[in-house]
Amino acid sequence: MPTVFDPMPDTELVLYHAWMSSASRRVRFCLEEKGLPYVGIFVRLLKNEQNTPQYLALNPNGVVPTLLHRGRPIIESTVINEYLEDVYPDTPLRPADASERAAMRVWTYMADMVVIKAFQELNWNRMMGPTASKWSDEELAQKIATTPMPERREQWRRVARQPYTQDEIERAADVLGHVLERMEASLERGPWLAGSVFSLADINMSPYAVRFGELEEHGMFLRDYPRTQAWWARVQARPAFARAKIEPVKFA
Ligand SMILES: N[C@@H](CCC(=O)N[C@@H](CS)C(=O)NCC(=O)O)C(=O)O
Repeated sequence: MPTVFDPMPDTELVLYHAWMSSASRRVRFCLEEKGLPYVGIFVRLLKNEQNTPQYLALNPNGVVPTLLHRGRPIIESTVINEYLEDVYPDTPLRPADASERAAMRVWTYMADMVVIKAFQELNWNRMMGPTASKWSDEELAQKIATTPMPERREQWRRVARQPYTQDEIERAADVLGHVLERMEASLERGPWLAGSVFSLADINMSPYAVRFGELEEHGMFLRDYPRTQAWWARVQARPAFARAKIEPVKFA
């Protein structure tokens, strides 16, 4: 299997990704729904391959995923998915109805702007803390110096030296509880998040839905959100979901 350091494969679609990365999972799910063959290149995040000059030349944010389409890099998972929709419109994943398309984008916005941050605050101590807290000051300084995005540098500093507090964790759980309520309300129309058709809204939210079980210790259970629970069962039953390999996130 090629690595970040090998010459780019000469194929139409190449995906630089990581198995456990929620953003990568969105793109894998989209590619599988569309039935698009691609070469996957695994970026070893714990080895900081995302911040090497070779990878930063493709994605200056130093994160996965990056899609190469005929050698041209496209970044940001939700942008990549819209790009795939533009270039490969067969098997459409954007609703034809304009108001459903708007709803699809609101869910994508919610996932990008609200859900990702809340899950980081909820569980980064547990996911990244065991590794990051063992870094020496030099190792942390090196990680921060090679991380291009200021917000991400601060997240690494927090998890390595000043773990998220119980108050912050509870606030993040509240935010995610609100998201569950919004999903439940949206799905009254259903059966999909944007309305009548399966769309990028469902794809972009799925890697976070796989993590709803993490809310149980905060007293939130999916069974208390029956429409969301039924939606999640429908998403998981899709053959492309299994092919995209979106399994529960493992804590270190
Ligand atoms: N907004 C970006 C987020 C990408 C992102 O944060 N990727 C994470 C994995 S889910 C990553 O590469 N982390 C590596 C690091 O922070 O060093 C997208 O949707 O593509």
